[in-house]
Amino acid sequence: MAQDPIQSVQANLLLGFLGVGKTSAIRHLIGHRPQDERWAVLVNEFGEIGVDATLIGDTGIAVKQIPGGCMCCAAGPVTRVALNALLRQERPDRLLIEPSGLGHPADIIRLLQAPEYQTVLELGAVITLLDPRHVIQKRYQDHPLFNDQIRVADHWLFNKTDLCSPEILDQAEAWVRGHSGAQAAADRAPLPRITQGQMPVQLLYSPRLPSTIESDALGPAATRPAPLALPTLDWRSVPQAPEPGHWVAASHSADGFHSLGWRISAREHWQSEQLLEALYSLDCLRIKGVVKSESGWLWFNLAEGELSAGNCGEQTESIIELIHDEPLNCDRIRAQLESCRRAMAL
Ligand SMILES: Nc1nc2c(ncn2[C@@H]2O[C@H](COP(=O)(O)OP(=O)(O)OP(=O)(O)O)[C@@H](O)[C@H]2O)c(=O)[nH]1
Ligand SMILES: [Mg+2]
Repeated sequence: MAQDPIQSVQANLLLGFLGVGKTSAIRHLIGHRPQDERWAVLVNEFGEIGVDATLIGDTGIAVKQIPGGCMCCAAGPVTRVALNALLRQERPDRLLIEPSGLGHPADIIRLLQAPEYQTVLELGAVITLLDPRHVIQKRYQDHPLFNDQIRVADHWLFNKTDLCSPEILDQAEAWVRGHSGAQAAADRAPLPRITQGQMPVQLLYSPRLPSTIESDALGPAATRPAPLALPTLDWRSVPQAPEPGHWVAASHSADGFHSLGWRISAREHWQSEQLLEALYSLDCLRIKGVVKSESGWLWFNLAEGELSAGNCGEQTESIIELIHDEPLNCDRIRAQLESCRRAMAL
């Protein structure tokens, strides 16, 4: 029997630079969603392997991930496939989309507002999480992607405020309010200051503000290649589990950033303390993953020199993914990580 067409799925974009707390926010929102609503999540990652879907997977919400660069360009060919499959399989009431922290937000919004999605998706509030420590640094203030994430948003929240002094928070607030794309903030109370992405779920239900809908607010589209339309690929090119000792490596470079990741057999076991120390010493902008350790499955997440880790549920394979603003030496890093493995008893 033919199903009713999918219509008016409420969609929200959750933007923010690498490691600001987008996935933490999604986990929080899922935990506070209205129980009568069916939600689904689309996560786009700069890294080729992708870890966030694993980190959200235990919430029971359907998640699809698009690894390998920005969902509107580098990963463009798979985005529509993944999005259409998610909509068809889940028929959600609400779709949360986490673009890569290095994504191009204006083009992503264009993609979601393309004619083919006009009756299918209803884009609601676009929310940008900001790390106040980034906001006050010139290298972020001058970064086009960082600026775009502020420019297209309807709401701005400061996350990681536990790591900021009151002075940093005040400086960050002043800069965002003075930012040309955030005039709406000037009329409001201070921007929300949160930790661990604990934002009010009600924000998702606020509409996209009319001033931000106008296409000229999204800036010119001509500077990047148009999104591709080749919706016939699977987004996992190597579906089989990796064999012990044979790490499946994948790397990606764009916009001055580089990712390097591996899929590794679950039969390789790790000494968690040594591994976390080795990862920490790599001094990369962003590191995350899940590995089989001597005491069960371990997730880890490193951003801005801050490491979090803990046990998680059973996984099918280990994943390690690094992102940095300098090229990453695959062989050297692999050798460093391999020295943290337990002797393989296969
Ligand atoms: N101290 C502190 N750590 C936080 C806070 N929010 C998130 N984190 C930690 O920051 C790290 C990155 O958080 P994620 O939620 O994965 O960030 P993200 O924006 O999804 O990262 P990408 O998808 O890689 O861009 C994790 O280790 C989190 O536990 C916070 O408010 N305070
Ligand atoms: Mg994330």
